[in-house]
Amino acid sequence: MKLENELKLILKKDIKEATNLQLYNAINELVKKKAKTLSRCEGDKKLYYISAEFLIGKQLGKNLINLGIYDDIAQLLENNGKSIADVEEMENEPSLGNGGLGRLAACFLDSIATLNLSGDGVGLNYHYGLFRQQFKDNKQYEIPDEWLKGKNMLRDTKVSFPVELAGKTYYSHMYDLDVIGYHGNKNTLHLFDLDTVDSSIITDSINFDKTDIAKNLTLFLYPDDSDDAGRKLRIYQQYFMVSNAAQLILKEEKEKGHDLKDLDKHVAIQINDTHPSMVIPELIRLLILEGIPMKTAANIVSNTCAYTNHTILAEALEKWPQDYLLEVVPQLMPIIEGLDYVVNVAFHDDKELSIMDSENRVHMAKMDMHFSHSINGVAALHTEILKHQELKPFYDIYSDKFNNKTNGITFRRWIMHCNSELAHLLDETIGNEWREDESKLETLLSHYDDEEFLGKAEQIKYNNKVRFAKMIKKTQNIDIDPNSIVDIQVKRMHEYKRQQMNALWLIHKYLSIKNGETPARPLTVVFGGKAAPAYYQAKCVIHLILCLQELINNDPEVSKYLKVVMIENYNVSKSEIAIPAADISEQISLASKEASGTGNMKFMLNGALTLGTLDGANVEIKDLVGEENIYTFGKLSDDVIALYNTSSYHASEYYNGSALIKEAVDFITSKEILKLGDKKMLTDLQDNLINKDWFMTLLDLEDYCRVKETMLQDYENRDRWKRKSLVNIAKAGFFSSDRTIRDYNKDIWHLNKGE
Ligand code: 26Q
Repeated sequence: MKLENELKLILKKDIKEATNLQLYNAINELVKKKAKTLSRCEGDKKLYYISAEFLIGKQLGKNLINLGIYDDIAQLLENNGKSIADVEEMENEPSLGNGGLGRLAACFLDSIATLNLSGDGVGLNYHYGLFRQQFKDNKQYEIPDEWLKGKNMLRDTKVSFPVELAGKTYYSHMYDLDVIGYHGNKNTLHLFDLDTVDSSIITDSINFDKTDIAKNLTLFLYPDDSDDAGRKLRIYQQYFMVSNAAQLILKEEKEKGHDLKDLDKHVAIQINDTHPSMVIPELIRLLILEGIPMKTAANIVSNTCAYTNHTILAEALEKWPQDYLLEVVPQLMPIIEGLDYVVNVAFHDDKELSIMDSENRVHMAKMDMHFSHSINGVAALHTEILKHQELKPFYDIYSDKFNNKTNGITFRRWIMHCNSELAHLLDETIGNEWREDESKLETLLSHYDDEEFLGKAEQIKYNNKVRFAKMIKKTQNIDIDPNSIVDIQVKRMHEYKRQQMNALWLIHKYLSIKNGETPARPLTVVFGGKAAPAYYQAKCVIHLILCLQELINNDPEVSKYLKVVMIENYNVSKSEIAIPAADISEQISLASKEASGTGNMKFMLNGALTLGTLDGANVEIKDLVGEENIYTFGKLSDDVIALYNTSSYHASEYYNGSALIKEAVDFITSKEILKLGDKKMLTDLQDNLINKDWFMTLLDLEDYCRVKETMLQDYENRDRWKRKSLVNIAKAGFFSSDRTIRDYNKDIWHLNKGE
């Protein structure tokens, strides 16, 4: 049947007559209908990707692309005076993740299905995803985000498992979401929930009664990014997730008639950071209940599980007090103690290797490393740091387990959907094979001097700036000039990511314009990102940026040349509009601290040039595009690590030693800023920069200003810039998550025999 007729049949009215919401619901039904006809991905082995976060973003557009009908539907709507973008906007955004780790899990599901690998995701069905961020008085406020209201795409499976929490049995409820591969088959994302969850316990903003487990278990996603909240509820959530995962896996294995002793031959489990680590003792416990001896069970589970590390920040490495575990999951403690005993016997009580420390805390990552067969970092530099610094004692005993899997992004969302104009220009220029085979992007290099391509790509960048400017005007009523250079830093707010360094540069720029040094072309400086509600320093940085936004945009002398936008409630949908509009991609973390970064890859693929430190995957970007097509600055990771080891960084020396630094830092509490902001927050931020500065902002500030200035000047050589942009796009193929997943499968999962 023709698409138009299929759609009308569901709509029961003319497309012209339908509202955007009716169209959204109808097209969604169409997607579900088509998904039903797809086969499941099959293989010799099945992967379960367990993760506390799946930051999947809106689904409709992505599903239409993967079904191969996006352009047809868009055309059909246009013919009827409707717009696909408006229809897509009707969907509630599922913000079931904080940032990089959750978004990575979503890209991976897309690639696993696209590569026709059998692999499901397992996670939690949070009723409220990450909070909605609102700005008032130049500060962040947190509003609950009830993404599940209205129609959603979840399928009620009626599958339920008993889970024991603090000695009481709760019954879970499994909801499924289709994961449709690009021109391919399908897998499933299983999200577990509890029927008794009740939002009436929310008292104010995102606060609620933390003790009422039946009502709060899956109510909220933890809004922490790397700051250990240390809350029991987090253990409740994690155990609920992994117990369901383990029971689902064993149920499916039994249904297939497999012997549980062969679990590792039929199942691969990927543990996404330590949040799902309790799946190891839980599976061992369940296998023991099936009559398998502890030692055998531990071996089977080790051969099944693989662990990914996403951070070296010490505060993000989960350590749970034994008392908490004894209270919440008493059934697991004997297993964990047994595992710790095995480790202590094998390694002669070497405390560095023990799972339990002297303060009776359980180190989840250590349990993972002993009882899984693979340990991977997420970018080449990150894995080297794990091997030789952070996890060195484990590398010494388990060198074979360590491997690197540089992160990737799905090209379906991060170019085909968010920048369809560029995607079509690529089709026109190099053919469309790159859509299935990312390595083909490199053939774009032969168009290095193709003025027609370069001109069209420049026009598309301009169009994307217009689209971005419209969104900002509509949502925040700020005017930005699409002819300006667009410089963007969007990511979670964290001191190690150094948004404060960018803000100090902004002060420097503001003051030099005030001083009569006017730039050749207007510049738009964009920030976006949420701070964990309890992360005071990050909130102070947001406050400074919002004060600067108010000061600069309202200064008629300066705003001709410089505009500042802090995007409110930055999320996946907004990133899809911001990233294609960028000329400059800010990736300025303190070297050694950003495990990989994935935003850096998205910007590159969309033709922005990176301004970055040699950290995370920036190092690999540089190796791919070459020195002349990236702007790097700052101290190298080895130097930074040495500074930490010798405690020899003193911010005050940099503050006192540089007029530029002093002027910028002093301005934080200038009368201009104090008029707009909160004295305590601004003073605290300034004090912290001068007297603590744990993430060494001032160390790299001068070099950052220098290289950024060069970059702005280089932008004026349009011919060269456009070619640099071309090289970035052409070399981005390596960062396709399809490549990453092929590597996981080849080295860790082996889902199909002979592969
Ligand atoms: C821990 C304890 C208690 C509550 C919350 C947490 C918690 C929650 C989220 C700890 C960490 C996270 C998220 C980490 C994260 O997103 N890491 C990022 O992972 C990306 C994908 O590998 C990398 O690209 C980034 O470099 C890394 O920062």
